[in-house]
Amino acid sequence: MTGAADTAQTAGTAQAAGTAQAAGTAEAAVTGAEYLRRAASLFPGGVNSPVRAYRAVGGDPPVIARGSGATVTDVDGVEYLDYVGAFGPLILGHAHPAVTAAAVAELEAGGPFGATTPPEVELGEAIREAMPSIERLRFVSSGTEAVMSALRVARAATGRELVLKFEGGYHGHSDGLLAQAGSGLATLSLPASAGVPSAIAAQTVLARYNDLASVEAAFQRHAGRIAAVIVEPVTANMGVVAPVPGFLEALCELSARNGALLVFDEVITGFRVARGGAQARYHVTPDLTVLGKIIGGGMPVGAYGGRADLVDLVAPAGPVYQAGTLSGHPAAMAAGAAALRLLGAGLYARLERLGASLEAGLVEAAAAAGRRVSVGRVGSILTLFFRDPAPRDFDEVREADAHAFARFHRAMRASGILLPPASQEAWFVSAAHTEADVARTIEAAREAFER
Ligand code: KE4
Repeated sequence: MTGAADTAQTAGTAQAAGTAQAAGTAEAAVTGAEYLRRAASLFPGGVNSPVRAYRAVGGDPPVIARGSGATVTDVDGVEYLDYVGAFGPLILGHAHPAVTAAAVAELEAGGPFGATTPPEVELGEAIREAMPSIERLRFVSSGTEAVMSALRVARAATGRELVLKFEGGYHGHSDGLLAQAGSGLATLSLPASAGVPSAIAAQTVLARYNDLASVEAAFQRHAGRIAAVIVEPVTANMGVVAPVPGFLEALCELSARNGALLVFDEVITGFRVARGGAQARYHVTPDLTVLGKIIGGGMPVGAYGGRADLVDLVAPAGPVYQAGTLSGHPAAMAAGAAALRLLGAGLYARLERLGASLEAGLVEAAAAAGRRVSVGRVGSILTLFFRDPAPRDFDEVREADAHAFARFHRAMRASGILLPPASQEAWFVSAAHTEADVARTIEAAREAFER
């Protein structure tokens, strides 16, 4: 079409749409049930990530249309106070104006370009300033991608093949990390997912979180073969379980003594449990760090980084290949940088206060109803366990009553409180949550415990 005809065509289309809108003949609103039916015909389990199917807690998952601050609203108009927070990225809450504006500006500027852009430099500098152990880093598009790349670097740097992880730790879905304990801990692992070759799973060794003896046993059994120890310094993917005092320091020393690199998977804890992440909160310096979630302000981002001599092994500086079409997407970089600019000491103090009052309120409400629960919490991430005392490792987490949590989840949802739909997930408190939100949550929990 020529310019003139093109313009007329566009104007005509817009005018027609306006007329339809004005005449109230817009398409009838699609219900959540209808979206779920259509999604079921498109995606495995009807979802694009398994936890969203609500299989652990029952009920039809909500189809979310919009969110603002601490609340989300589904397509049927039901509003929820949200503790899912997209599973961690939204420490500032939904649709923070500064984050949204930063992303939109980069889209309007025409990104992505497949080239270096100012936002990636700015975000990289902000991360290095907050986490000095990250002398160099590389942006990718997910936590999974960041973890698999960091482990490739560790294997190249050490010339070793085995990776040690902890039972209950989740580091994304790359083959080697979908592994479960073999004949016992410290042995070579077995696949924990269909489609993972046993040879790949056998390159992973499992130990028990908070149990140094299990780590020592693994190093003795596989002397000279372990390239890296990867740990969620605060484990959040079996529910929130904090490191027992001295565990991380000893893990650091043990890894170094055995020639293995220490990799902190701070995809959740980075910029969450402190501006400098768990490595700042616990004063333990890893060789490599993996980040995600918060650093993208809600946009798809992952990152891995650490000692310059290690990261400079990555192409094109070194022999470790890793690449990505949308790595460093300017809208994601700018959204992340905008978010990090707002993460000051006052915000973490406020998140600590909100987290502490939510924890205390839940424990008190459960006690009043005679329920045996405990809460694992670090800062603004917490998990309610239907067991007491709080678990210290995955074996103890598995003793918690997941069915009781499912009933609790449904009762809270009926009260307009949306919790992560699985007992072994973290609840996320954001800076958009208020003391009144916490009080409302505790009141809903009191009723749920009574039921
Ligand atoms: P992604 O590939 O999902 O961006 O990141 C993987 C990952 C890596 N490391 C840690 C510590 C993580 O928590 C995650 C992802 N976390 C889950 C929440 N349990 C994402 C939610 C989901 O799988 O839908």
